[in-house]
Amino acid sequence: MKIQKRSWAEPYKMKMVELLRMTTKAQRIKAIKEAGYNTFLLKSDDVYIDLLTDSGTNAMSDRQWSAFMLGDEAYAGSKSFFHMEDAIKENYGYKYIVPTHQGRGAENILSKVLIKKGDIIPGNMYFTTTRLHQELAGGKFYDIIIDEAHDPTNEHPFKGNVDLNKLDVLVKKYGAKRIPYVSIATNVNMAGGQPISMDNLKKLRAYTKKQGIRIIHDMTRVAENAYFIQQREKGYERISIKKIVKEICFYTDGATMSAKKDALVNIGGFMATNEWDVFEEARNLVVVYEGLHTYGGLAGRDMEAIAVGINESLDDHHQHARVGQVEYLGQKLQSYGIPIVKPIGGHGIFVDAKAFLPHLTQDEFPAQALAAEIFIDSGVRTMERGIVSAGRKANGENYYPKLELVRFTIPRRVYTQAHMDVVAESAAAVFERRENIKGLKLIYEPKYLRFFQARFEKK
Ligand code: PLI
Repeated sequence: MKIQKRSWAEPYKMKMVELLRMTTKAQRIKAIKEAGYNTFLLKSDDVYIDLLTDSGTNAMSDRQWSAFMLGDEAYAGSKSFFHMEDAIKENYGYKYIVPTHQGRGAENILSKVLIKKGDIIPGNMYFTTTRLHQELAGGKFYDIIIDEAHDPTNEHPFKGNVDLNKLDVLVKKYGAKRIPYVSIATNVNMAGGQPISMDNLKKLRAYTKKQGIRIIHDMTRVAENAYFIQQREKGYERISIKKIVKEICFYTDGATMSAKKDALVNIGGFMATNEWDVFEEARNLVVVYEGLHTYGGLAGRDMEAIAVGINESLDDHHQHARVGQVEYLGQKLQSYGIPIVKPIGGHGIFVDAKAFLPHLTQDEFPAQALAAEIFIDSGVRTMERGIVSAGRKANGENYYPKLELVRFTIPRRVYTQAHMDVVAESAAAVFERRENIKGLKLIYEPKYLRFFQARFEKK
């Protein structure tokens, strides 16, 4: 028989496994009720396959674990910091580095250094913690992503692109002086893990240079973005992910990073800048909020693991397998007719809850309700990314995001394709009985980032 296709497989094998607890449907119904129908409030012991997030849920390699043992736990001047700093400078090219315990620690410091009250922050779609820190520092976020990004069915290959006309309107209205930076995420999380193209980034660089506006790069998933550039953008087919990542960073002036995603660790982050003044201020603030400027809330062992993880994340074979697994799940879900955000993104599958449950209004929290139903069906934990995550405006009104999604986020190097089969079949079983799924009522709402701790009841 002629071989039709050659499969890919993970560029690693397993040396240790973590055992999972299986539960009954009755146990899961009780657990989700006790959790107020919020998958963030479940105990992980009640979860079978955990697709809540790809953040800090990575499996570290044998090399990372051995580097972990070499961690220098000195309070000041730890050599592990210099290893991490070298890996960041070499691979991303930024000049000055401030370590933080995770991404939002970096966002806090950067926002405090760069944003003044009344400033405008344009960005390619919001992220929850990023926007909140911008607002807490006195800024106002404006979405300047292309319109296609808000349409789950649109197959634009670079839905993370900036609409330069939208940016120009803001610059003309408020003046460049009120815009300390443009906030650019690579592989835009809330759009479904969608990339920005190099071409768009270059054009943005040319425009912002003329206006004297910085670009600050949320580089949490930059390597996944680079993979898509390699796959989809003309001229990059033969360029390594490592080189593409460096080029992306080159067009930006500074960055915040949650190392818990791309960099294959369980905790860590940093802020980076090419400006001495910004660095000086940030290095001073980090001692107030995170820890000394050579550890920023991290143990020496964490910084060693990040240094190794950054290098592993830039390997072409790793990214092929990582995004390949996401694609595998996405194709399975589509084969059952389940509506998902297209094209398939980098870190998870985003199910379109509005299309899945068209009988529910957005005020009945369709994505929140759907995530709860999937958990009840199989113990698979997913996450709401819709009206609950979007939160409220400064005047107290709800944001009504166009995208009402359930995110099936895939941790890196953790689950097998058999797990993906189980997940897809569970979603399909819920899809079959979708007409009977009821909405939810919000009964408790915390002030900040409500999606983490809000509680619901069935309607
Ligand atoms: O969770 P942190 O504080 O390490 O990072 C915050 C953060 C910043 N930017 C982006 C694009 C993120 O995705 C992000 C965190 N994301 C989480 C926790 C997630 O589940 O997607």
